[in-house]
Amino acid sequence: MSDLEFMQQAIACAHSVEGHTSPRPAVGAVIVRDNRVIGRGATSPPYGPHAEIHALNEAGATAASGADLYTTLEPCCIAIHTPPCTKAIIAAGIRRVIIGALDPNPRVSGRGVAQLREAGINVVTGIAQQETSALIRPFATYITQGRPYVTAKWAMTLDGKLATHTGDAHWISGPAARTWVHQLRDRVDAIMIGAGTAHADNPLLTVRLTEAQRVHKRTPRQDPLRIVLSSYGKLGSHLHLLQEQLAPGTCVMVSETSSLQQREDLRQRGVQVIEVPANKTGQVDLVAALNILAQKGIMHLLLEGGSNLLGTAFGHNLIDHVAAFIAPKLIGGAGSPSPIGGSGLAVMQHALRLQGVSIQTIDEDLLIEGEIPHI
Ligand code: AOF
Ligand code: ZN
Repeated sequence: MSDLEFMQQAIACAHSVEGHTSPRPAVGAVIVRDNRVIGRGATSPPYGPHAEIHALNEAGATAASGADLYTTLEPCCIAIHTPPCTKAIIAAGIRRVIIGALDPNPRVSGRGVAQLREAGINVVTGIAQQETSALIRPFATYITQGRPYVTAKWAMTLDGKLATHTGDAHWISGPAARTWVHQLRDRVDAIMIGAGTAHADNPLLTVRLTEAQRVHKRTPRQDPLRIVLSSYGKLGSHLHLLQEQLAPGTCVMVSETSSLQQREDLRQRGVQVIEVPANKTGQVDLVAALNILAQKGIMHLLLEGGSNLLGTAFGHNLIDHVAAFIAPKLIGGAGSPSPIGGSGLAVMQHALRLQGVSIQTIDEDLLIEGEIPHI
């Protein structure tokens, strides 16, 4: 098998824990001896051992000596919560280290590779660069910008509408597309919607998948944190998200200008209330809200609408990844909402162009995904 094929196996290990390691990156590693995988590992939830250590342990000291290590991320050379992986790799007598992406953490970046080379280990970098970099995108944004990586997801009709003029949106995309969204939810740390969407759709925002549809079989875990952004905290008590037994631990982010009584009422219902600095109009400052979430260890945030929230995120250039479904349906209506509100751009030349675009069909729906570069 080639380096690329063994790296694919390390990537599969990383995928098995994606979204379950925050605020750490999801890393996968395999140890290879005589062209055979003898150890596998993936990053533990905070703060257990790193991927490389699990792989070394599985291989065992005797077999690991003189073997090759494939890892999706440059091994760490600093002791934050666990001893540095470089030290363990050198001590184990690994002969060759094959790395996907370099660590975006400025405390590690390049130093891990340098330490291994200084110890006489043959180090190869940049294998499966695209896939291994994609795996650490949330961590890269988190560690370099101090905010969560933001995925904006929506489903719209072929004529670009999120709902009819009466607000009905059940359903735009088909069942297979909706299952895909639940799998996406299973890979993120938190899901945020605006108060308008909370009232219009009355969603649960839970991950509803059968065992067979679940990617993450290793760590059955709690659902991602559900967040409603509601500047004034005025939310109907009928909302499913506010029912402790249906959606436990929902968080409502309110502006610091909201009434104390309103916040107290929410807290009485078991809701977690977070006060966020206000912008000039007294509403929640979304940049400040994201910084607060990063401090809570939220590395990947999924925005599920609606138009106002996505318009604000777009206006502040906070969207990193787009996952847009287009359903072959027409509903029309000048007043029917479209995915991104706000004031929008004036000239086409300034349009944000997605990069690394992937287009696929999921049953009858089209899914377009891509990254938004921040230059
Ligand atoms: C690795 N293997 O599996 C991961 C790495 O002590 P921590 O977990 O908070 O992380 C320290 C740094 O190690 C973290 O900032 C990141 O750069 C890197 N993560 N490194 O060798 C792993 N998850
Ligand atoms: Zn490490």
